[in-house]
Amino acid sequence: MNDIKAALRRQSIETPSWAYGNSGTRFKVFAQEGVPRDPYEKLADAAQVHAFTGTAPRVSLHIPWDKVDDYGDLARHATDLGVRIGAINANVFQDDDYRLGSVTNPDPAVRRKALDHLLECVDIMDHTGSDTLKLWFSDGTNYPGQDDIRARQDRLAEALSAVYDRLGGDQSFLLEYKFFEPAFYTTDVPDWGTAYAHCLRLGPKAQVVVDTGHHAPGTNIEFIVAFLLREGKLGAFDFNSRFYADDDLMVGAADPFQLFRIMYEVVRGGGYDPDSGVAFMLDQCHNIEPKIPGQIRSVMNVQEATAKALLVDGDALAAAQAAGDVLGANAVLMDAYNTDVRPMLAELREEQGLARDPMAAYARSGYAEKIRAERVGGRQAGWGA
Ligand code: LRH
Ligand code: MN
Repeated sequence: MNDIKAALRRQSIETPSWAYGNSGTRFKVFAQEGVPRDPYEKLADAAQVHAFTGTAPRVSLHIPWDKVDDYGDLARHATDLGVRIGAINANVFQDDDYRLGSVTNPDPAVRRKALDHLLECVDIMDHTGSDTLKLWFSDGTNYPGQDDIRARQDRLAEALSAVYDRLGGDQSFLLEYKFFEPAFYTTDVPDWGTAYAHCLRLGPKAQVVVDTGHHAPGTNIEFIVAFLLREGKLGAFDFNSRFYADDDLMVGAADPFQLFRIMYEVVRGGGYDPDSGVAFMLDQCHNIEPKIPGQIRSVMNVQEATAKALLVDGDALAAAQAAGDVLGANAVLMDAYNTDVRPMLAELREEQGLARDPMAAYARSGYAEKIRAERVGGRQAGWGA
């Protein structure tokens, strides 16, 4: 048990700045009292998640949602709060010019504009000390014939190559795929294979990020994880969960068994090893629930799935698999999954000087009441869509 605790102690999950702002659907964005008005307040809220879980020391930024005058000052503010800036997310999906695409747009001037934004995000990495650029492109088409599928891939490859060449020594980028939305006919990076092929062609500083909400229903995500790990091309996760599409619900909420199966392949494939380089990030929206508790609960869900994955008796599993003992092998995994790891995690938190129950401790802290009282006026942060 101690080695599992030791492995859990080094778990590090990155929370997204945008999870602390208002978010919603095309139907409604429900504003919540106490929501941050700027990236400084978002970092303060993210630091609360780390303070109560001990497992969320990094915060992803999204540009321009987290645009500030002095990114160095923002990074110092993060350090003062006990966290640090993680991945920088580019945003080439909210500008009117990107109606027909950003880096894949038929218009070279629009492609140049999009590329300039991506390069600006690498500058921001330099200023914040971030070593990771995350690229998700909403680019695609809505009707057959609207544009040339192959030509768009050429344009995408050209832009990715320009960004790749701009990266500094220890910097890398993550290419994110998504099978649809906002485009409804073709998406230029629709699946892991397309992302993998582009990253393979570019080189070691280009890795694939698996957003658990970006697959067609019924997709075996843990197979993709096992494959990309085997290829050394799994760079990160955008964790969330969904019942239908890209619902961006709390990770592990909709399908905790899927999260366990994914984390089992991560552990089995070396993705949880200290030097694996795989980043575990959350990418969620708390449309109706309180945001900081939502992030705390999400971190705990990943901890629980990881603990269960670490509990799998690898030797017994390998023996059953080698013997063709189908039910035996399945039972080994189910034994781990059906183990209640919450008491062990509560004990681990206590050993780390944290409260056994982070949710209850946060509720007792009065922080929610404090920010509701303080954050009056100003413009609440959101997706700005
Ligand atoms: C796209 C996505 C991407 C982010 C955005 C907030 O659906 O998953 O990772 O840029 O959500
Ligand atoms: Mn994502």
